Amino acid sequence: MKIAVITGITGQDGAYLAELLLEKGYTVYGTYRRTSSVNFWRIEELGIQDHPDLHLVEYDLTDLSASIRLLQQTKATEVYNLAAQSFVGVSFDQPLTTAEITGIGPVNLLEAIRIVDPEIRFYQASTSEMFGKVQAIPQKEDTPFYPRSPYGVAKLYAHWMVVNYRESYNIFATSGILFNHESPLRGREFVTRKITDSVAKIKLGKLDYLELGNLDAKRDWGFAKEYVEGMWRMLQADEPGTFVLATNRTETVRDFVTMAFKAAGIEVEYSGQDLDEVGIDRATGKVVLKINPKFHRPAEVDLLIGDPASATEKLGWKPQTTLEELCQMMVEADIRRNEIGFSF
Ligand code: NDP
Ligand code: GDR
Repeated sequence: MKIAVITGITGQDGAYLAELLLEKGYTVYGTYRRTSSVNFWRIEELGIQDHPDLHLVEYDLTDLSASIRLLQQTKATEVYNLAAQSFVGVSFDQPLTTAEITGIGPVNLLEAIRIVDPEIRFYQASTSEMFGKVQAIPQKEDTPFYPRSPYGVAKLYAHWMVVNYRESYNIFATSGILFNHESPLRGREFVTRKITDSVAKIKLGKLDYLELGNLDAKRDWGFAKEYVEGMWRMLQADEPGTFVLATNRTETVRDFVTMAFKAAGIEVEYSGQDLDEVGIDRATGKVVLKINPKFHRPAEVDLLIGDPASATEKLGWKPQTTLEELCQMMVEADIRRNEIGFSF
């Protein structure tokens, strides 16, 4: 019987991965944090919150004893560590919290595996942010790292601990270096969802304009639902390792803005430069995008584009959804939610 622990089930990837593993017949223990108002909207939107094989467990990644108990009580055979302080922007304001959760947190689970059952297979959610100031184009498994944020540095520490536990203790510990992946379940603080939600509000007359920071950053954006399938494949492989999941296409934030407005039937043109740049609705002449310096970061990752060839060859994984399809799906979902006044 396959028993999976997913840390961070209240997040985007946790929800999609839980859905996938339940479909595959797993018993799933999904962890959530004790907060004043817990938010299960994603698993509710997927319709899995009452699934008989889904068990929700209160847990904090920074607690070693809780990590040990989690593995003892669930008898997990696979652990997917998706929990993290995952917002790059916030990591500049909260570098130590980010280090504790995102950097040291995964080591609690690795230690718990050593103590409870070294046969447990472990997936760590590593990130393209570790490439940061990129040393090669496109980035792949052997590209040198150069993180540009406290988040990237914390994830890099965790990544190397995964490699170290694999080599030191022969644990099946795998690191998935995933490039940005988005969906209608993406948090609204991340740029794509912020854009699609704002575009929906502008379309419905609930918002005048969208405010963003750096429009020139380039990202390799894929569809989250396909990426969680890649995580599962990594733990079914014969050997643990490090795998890049990406689409091998990169676009600017500005391109995504244009695409999202287009998906809502609005054509945008740009004028001005840097902080003075604005986006204008061609049909009405109204300003629908402004730059706000508060969304700029102290250090930026300018360009990410990943090469998933190794995952394709060794895991049979390939991205399917185009960025246009993904953007359309997100805009349509946000228009629907805004029409009915959905509250998150
Ligand atoms: P989200 O921010 O949507 O979800 C993060 C999850 O971690 C939430 O469930 C959150 O709980 C939980 N969490 C935060 N702190 C703790 C803690 N101390 N103890 C236990 N749980 C905690 O992230 P995504 O789903 O987008 O990403 C999943 C993982 O993949 C993250 O580790 C992220 O860094 C990484 N990643 C994501 C990429 C992406 O493009 N989405 C790309 C590469 C890596 P709560 O709801 O209570 O905040
Ligand atoms: P990122 O995602 O930092 O790549 O991390 P995010 O969507 O936050 O930013 C992408 C790019 O857009 C620029 N940007 C803005 N970003 C946000 N959030 N808000 C804005 O208003 C805005 N304006 C411009 C950013 O500067 C950046 O260049 C995500 C997270 O999911 C990480 O957890 C994950 O590891 C990486 O993707 C891969």
